[in-house]
Amino acid sequence: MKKINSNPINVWALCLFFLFHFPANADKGYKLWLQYAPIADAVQREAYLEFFNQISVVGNSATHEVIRKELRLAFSGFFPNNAVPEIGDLESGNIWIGRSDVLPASVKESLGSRLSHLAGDGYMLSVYEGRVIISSKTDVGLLYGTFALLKAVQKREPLATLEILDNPRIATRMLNHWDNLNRTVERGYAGFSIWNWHRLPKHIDQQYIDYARANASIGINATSITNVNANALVLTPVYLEKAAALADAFRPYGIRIFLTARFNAPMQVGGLETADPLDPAVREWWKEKANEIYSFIPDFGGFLVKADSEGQPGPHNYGRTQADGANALAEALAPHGGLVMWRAFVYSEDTPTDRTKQAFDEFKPLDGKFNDNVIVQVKNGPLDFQPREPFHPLFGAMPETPLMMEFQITKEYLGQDTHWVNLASMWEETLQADTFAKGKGSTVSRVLDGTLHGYKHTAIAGVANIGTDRNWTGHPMAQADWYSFGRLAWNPEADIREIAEDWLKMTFTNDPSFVDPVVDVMIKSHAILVDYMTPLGLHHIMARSHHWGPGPWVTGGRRDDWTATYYHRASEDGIGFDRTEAGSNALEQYAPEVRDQWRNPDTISLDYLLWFHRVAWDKPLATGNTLWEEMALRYQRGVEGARWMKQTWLAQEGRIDEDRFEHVRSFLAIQVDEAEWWRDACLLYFQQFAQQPLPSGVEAPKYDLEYYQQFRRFFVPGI
Ligand code: BDP
Repeated sequence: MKKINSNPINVWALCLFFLFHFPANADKGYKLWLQYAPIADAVQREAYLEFFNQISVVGNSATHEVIRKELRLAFSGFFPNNAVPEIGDLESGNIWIGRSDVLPASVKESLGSRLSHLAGDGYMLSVYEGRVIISSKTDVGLLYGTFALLKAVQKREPLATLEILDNPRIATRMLNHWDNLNRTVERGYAGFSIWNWHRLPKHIDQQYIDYARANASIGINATSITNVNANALVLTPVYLEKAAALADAFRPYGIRIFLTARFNAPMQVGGLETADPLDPAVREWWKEKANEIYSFIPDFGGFLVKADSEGQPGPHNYGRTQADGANALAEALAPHGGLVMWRAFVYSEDTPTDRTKQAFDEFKPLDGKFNDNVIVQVKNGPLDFQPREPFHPLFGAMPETPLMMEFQITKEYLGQDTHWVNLASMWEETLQADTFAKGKGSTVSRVLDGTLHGYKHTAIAGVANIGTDRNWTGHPMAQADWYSFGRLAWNPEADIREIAEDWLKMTFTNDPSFVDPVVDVMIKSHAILVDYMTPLGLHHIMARSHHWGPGPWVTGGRRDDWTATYYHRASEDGIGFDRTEAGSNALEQYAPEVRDQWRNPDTISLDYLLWFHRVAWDKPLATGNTLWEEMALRYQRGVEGARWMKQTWLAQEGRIDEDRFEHVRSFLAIQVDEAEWWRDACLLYFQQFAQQPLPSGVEAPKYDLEYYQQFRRFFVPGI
């Protein structure tokens, strides 16, 4: 064993190292994209100081106070050697922040009609007589505008020419936490839940405030804090008091709280004999419950509900429809202005049809039957957050019922915490997909922002990827997914390359020799992951239960629709799920123009081939390869892509802090290993049916199939 060196000089050196090096670097992970790094260039610093030395924030709400706080924090980060100036509320600031109804007349006049374009919590940044004016109709809009200003400084953009008018396109932009009251997080890979229920309501952890700051900085304005697999206890006074404390902490940041409602709560915590949504006593119970909740949380957002799915109780238990169920809760919330977000992720092993068809079959006939404070929350694809899915056929199919999107930010099926994959690319694919509901250009993003069908409510949710890990998200690069979600929620048509660039600059450095290659990695990472996990439209071929790693052999057990063989159906004749007329006809759920794109196995994009078609192994594809060759080459291409990501990252050494550089480096080593594992395991398994050798260029697997099938890991997180 090595002797511990007790030389005092070394001990001091070590202490100094930890004091000045380690904590600062470790903090960088915690600070997310709000680093406010010192402005090193003297000329630039002086130029910014001109503005920052005189700031006015006009108004006295709690939100105004958090704006002042944020500006002070940013100031001390940008200008560490300057004393933070007093923030005035006079009319003299070189940065002037105030609502549009208190703007001085001269400024109002000069901004003219532009002011009238402000909507909702939108904001504008404008330069008038050398002063930056930040204005909005609402206090929260001012906070958003302040973050936009700080972003510009973080990106070292000149303030003198700043002109921004930015309105949110979707009204409710929310995180869904799948957090349990015991602090485990379902499908969470970044530690435990950040909600410390035991210490609430008295202790408000600084992390709650930093959570709210981070969310407000990207426009997130709602959060559902408990798991959709719900525990009814959260609706009892003991927990409501705790939830209220969180709501109080978040309110100045414009964030409203939602709770998940267990459908049989009237029985579980209300002592009723039934939870039948048409039973008057049950309806009365929900009304009283809503009144009680609003007495704790006056601006409570509403309920998020998972019903009749994966063992959760729901209206089916009483022979009622999803609309009956949702409306009972909606009726109770309506007098308070609350919303019900009713999930469309409803399917059952007892329903004999293709699982991907079930939500449409159930919800489409109910279009127009929901109360007008119900929004139906639909996952991006018809199955379940796979690395790639076609868009959910409900989008475009329910003109009379507001639909909202549910994306999964946590990476249940995409390598969990250790794989770097920029989810914005995947989301963009869905958001830009054309439903053809009202002819060409009827994109999913237009369904969501309400412009396609004139929805009364618009909303979008992302299943959170954060936990108690020091850097919030486990993988340092997974912070980008939280960030990108917020940006796309604000504007689903935003440019994802620009989002990635902004995030990198704010989180790491403006150095283009770092930003340019790393943006490239981010943008390509999703295609790479799909290649090494589920190329050609393969889906649900991951290991059972924890969903980590490959499991194309998973078969049998309690539910067929939870196996891999149900979905890939590989045999010597071929592979793939026939969802055309000759098969399950899931294709029929899409508009005719979409069907035409996907109906023909010769012309469908290869990305969706095996999702919709069953294909012979030796079928020649447009690429000139047979199906088997193409599959093998794509798996190989994915592995090479992961290696390229790693090489590109290694070249970044020295351009950012060592702590985060090392963290990403070690995770990329895992990612490359696991990409090879996916390739080898899947190709060996499918080769049994294809009965052909690997094409040239595809590396030989490291082990035999049995090795991969026997491979077990215990206590994989997130279950
Ligand atoms: C699946 C997850 C499961 C969730 C479910 C849901 O495996 O943990 O409860 O989705 O969205 O992806 O309700």
